[in-house]
Amino acid sequence: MSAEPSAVSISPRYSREVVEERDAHADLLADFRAGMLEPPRSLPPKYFYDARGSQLFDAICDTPEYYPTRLEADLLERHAEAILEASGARTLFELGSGTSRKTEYLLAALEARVSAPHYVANDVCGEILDEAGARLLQRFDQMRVDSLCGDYAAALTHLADVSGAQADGPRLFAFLGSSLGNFEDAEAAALLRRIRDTMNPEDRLLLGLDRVKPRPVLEAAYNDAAGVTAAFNLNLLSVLNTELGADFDPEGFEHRAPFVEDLSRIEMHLVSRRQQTVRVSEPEAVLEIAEGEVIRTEISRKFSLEAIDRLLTAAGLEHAAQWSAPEEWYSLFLLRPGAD
Ligand code: AVJ
Repeated sequence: MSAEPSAVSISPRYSREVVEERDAHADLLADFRAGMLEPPRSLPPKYFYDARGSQLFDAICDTPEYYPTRLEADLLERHAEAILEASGARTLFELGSGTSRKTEYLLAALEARVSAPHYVANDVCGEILDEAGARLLQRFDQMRVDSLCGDYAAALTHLADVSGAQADGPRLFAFLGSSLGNFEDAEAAALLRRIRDTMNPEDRLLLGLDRVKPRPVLEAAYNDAAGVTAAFNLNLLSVLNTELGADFDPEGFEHRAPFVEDLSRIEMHLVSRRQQTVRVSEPEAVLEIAEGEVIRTEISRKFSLEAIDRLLTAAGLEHAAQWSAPEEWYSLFLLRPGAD
């Protein structure tokens, strides 16, 4: 990394704050201990997103097979004005904003409505936040951009602490890309409940969710022919090697991503090609991994309307409006906090 101040760090319209409650490294240690020492092994997907992982995810979005980004971008492009109109928002707060590329449709509509638009972005990757910030400041010359670097929980805590409704409201919360699909039911409901508890009565949540569709379409999206998703999945092993002083051999694992119909989700797997021994320095451990053994690195749920409504009820959120792609392959839901 260069010592030069970046374009964004010298703009009075930009800030970046690290909001992690515990440091990310301590989180990884705890999750590694909980999930990786014994089979069945698994890790939460948030560790995919170091700088290289974030770039690879961006490249996944450009593969012809990965339809969710295009369907969502198309919905946002067509309906951004209606979404902003329905929400009445003056501020946009986005969880897991990544490159904020699709978000530009919402930001353009926001800028057209208010004189001092405010965008609060959140991601676990600081580099991607700064890059997006620089691009957005250029395009939107009245916009203020604040980046919160940390996981969803940390960003929501920060938001609850600092931002008064008076200054910022009404706010549009955005949780796009079907990132909610990374969570099992109980966790997903808890996260939505957490978002709802951070919202004021006049705030709205825009939730983008991928829907159930034919298996070949789903499986192709997570097994692209160019191998970008495989590289993204395998990059997790490099993250572990760097962060934990481990000696995972990426060549020793194969990417697989089956659609598990019973659970209505894609599972991302790293399958061991052989019996192998992996040494880890922190936490000090020796893993004996059998041939064919699976490390589950991500779940990506595909939602039915029933599953969505169950989650929303559990979280205390109500429908305000909805926009869907043809054949309901992808949906945007505008939600309001329900009375308790
Ligand atoms: C960003 C979590 C929504 O689950 O589709 C893409 C990540 N993983 N290809 C998804 C992902 C493999 C993506 N989310």
